[in-house]
Amino acid sequence: MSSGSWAGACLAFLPSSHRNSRFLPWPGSFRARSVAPGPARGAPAASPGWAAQAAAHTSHRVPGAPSLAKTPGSSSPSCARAHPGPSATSSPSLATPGMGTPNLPGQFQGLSSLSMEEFLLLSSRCQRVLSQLCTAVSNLNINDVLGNYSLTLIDALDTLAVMGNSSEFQKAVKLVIDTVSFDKDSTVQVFEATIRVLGSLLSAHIIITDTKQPFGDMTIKDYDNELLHLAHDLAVRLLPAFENTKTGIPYPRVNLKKGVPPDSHNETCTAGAGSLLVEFGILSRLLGDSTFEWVARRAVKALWSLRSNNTGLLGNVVNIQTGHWVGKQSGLGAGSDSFYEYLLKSYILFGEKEDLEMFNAAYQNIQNHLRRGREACNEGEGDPPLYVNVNMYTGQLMNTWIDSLQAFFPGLQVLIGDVEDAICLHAFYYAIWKRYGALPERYNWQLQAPDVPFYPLRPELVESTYLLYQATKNPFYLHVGMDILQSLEKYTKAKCGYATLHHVVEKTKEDRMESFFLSETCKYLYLLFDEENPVHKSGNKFMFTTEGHIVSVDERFRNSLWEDILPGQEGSAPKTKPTELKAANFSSNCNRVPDERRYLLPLKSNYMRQIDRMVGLI
Ligand code: DMJ
Repeated sequence: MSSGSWAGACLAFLPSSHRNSRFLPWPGSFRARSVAPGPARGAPAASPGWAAQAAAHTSHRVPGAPSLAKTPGSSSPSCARAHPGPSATSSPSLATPGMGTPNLPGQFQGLSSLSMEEFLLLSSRCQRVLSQLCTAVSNLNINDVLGNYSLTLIDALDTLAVMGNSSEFQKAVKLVIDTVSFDKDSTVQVFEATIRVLGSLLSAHIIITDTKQPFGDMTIKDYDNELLHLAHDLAVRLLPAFENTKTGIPYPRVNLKKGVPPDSHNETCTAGAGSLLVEFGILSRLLGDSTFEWVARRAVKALWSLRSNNTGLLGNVVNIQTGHWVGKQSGLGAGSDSFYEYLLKSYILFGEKEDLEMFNAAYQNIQNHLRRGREACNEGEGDPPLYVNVNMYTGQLMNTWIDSLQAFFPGLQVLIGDVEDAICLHAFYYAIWKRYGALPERYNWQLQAPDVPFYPLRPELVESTYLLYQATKNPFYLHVGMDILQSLEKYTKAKCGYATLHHVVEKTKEDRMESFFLSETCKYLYLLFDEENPVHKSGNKFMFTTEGHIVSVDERFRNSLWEDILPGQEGSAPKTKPTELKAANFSSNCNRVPDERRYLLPLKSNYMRQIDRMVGLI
């Protein structure tokens, strides 16, 4: 997630001299004294900090916590994410001829010049091995993300555009048009198909039809809206998920040919069911057909209505027929993450004030119940701020792990201007990265060890790093990006691509490269170092979907061409124009990083050391 334009809005507060900083070397480790734990944010001074609470939370094997031994699925049962991309027959290259990237670190130039053929070959090999494994063992990493519809090729389209590689973008688009069909007896996850495939098709369509062509000539000769038609076809095939559900919350999976499988279970996760509005809304508004936005919005509102009366929090797994919470964990990671992200992003894109109202209330509830540690990131005493997993009804701690997906949250905080708090959470995740050269899927902050040790090349830390750099222009974040890049090169590079780390301590690899590596991880890394990219130019307003696909923020998505009323729209307030957009309560917070700290550590060194110590780095 992220937004060039909204990060850009923060950027507007910075003096221009601070917008041109280049990579600087950065000191590595520090030694320091210990800092005593302090009160939770907003809590009385006497209350123990989260580290102290951790000590009181004695069970190391908390209910629902995974075993350390094996690599389990990455999220709640209905929202397991996995898989490399599929095979394809073309050989587009990710190289960017003529892009002129003299300022990019050498390693990054290598990354951007990798051939897509290599990636796709690797994916093909992965598929064969995985399908053999699938029949032999029960491996939760093997699920239905792949779809057998050229996932990686589709998911990577706008990365080629962002890198300015028009010839390969055009080649890849034509390949998709000529070869991709969704008329398949293939069962897919509605969420993954939406964010990875539908979102990418829409993004590429928007890029192709953009009259300004900011990324160079990305037009396609004789283009007849084929990608929009493909997106429409896919979305129609996903619609059965929204039928025969008593709450309006969709089934997690559909078969592209036959609809909801007869043996479908009725449980889904909050993120999976409630993060469809951006893609479905764009499709509706491009087609002038409210159906898609209607079903997606109804799902969001149904989930929202099920929040706890006591805390205002949502759980992570819900029964779509009864509306009962099956998973009562409220957190910011797997099963929940993009639900919050899309409340804000839907508002940014469509200007519907109810989306902002839901987001603001959710953010406040998160602050009240999930956030532990000292009040201010860069002031006072106590544990560093951390967002923990709690029971949605009581706000009580449920376990002592955080997952790598939650590393997206600082980026969302940048988007609303809560930059100071973003700095602290990002610093915690970066410390974990420094320790392992990757982020374990789950890290247990009580044990100071991975609970789930694999790293499937996820983008979230890079994403937040990029957005924090856009907001602060502090070269520290270029240093973080370099560090991440070097670890990727050192530990994950494989013969024909980049491989999932099976175990972040042992550095063993899996034959698996997720499609989001190209759509997000590479894109955010590239953008971090490419200061002159069109995404960063004022006048080009882009928002990133949760899968990192760029969509333009413009008037056309604020105009609904239909007459019928969307759920909850009765008597709703007038829409906000893009130029009027402000994140309520946080409008001036971009200015909160004082000048004198922009070229120093974004977090005071004693707090940095405190975090390093808490993850066992020193
Ligand atoms: C991506 O598919 C999306 O960012 C999603 O919202 C959660 N994270 C994965 C990558 O880790």
